[in-house]
Amino acid sequence: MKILLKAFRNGLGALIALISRLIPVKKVKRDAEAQAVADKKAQDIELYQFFACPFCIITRRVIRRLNINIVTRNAQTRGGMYREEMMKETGKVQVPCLKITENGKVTWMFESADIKAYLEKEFG
Ligand SMILES: N[C@@H](CCC(=O)N[C@@H](CS)C(=O)NCC(=O)O)C(=O)O
Repeated sequence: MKILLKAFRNGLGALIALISRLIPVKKVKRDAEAQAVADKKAQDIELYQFFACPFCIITRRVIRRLNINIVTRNAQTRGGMYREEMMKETGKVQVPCLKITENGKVTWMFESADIKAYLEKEFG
């Protein structure tokens, strides 16, 4: 029963993720120079996530709207390197989570509301 519920939840999440991808967002517009600066800054950020997690879907929409490329890392697969890394470095697996590397210093940021606020401050 538990396994069925989990499959249903994942299936529904995946469907919502796909629908969300199809719904356009109004992207932030920048001139080429500002876009290059944003692109460079975004290279320091990775999004640890599950494809079908609703909080991750919302976070990916924020990223699309802000018109930046942030690499996504699959933290769902058990035994996968990103899940293991997150567990080792933060003591838990919770997504979405940003890994921000600035001048060699790594910061892990949890909570979709905090992530949204941070991204909007940096790229809005
Ligand atoms: N309040 C958190 C909730 C995040 C959350 O519940 N994430 C779930 C996935 S939807 C999670 O990380 N679960 C851990 C797991 O399934 O191992 C947020 O807004 O980011």
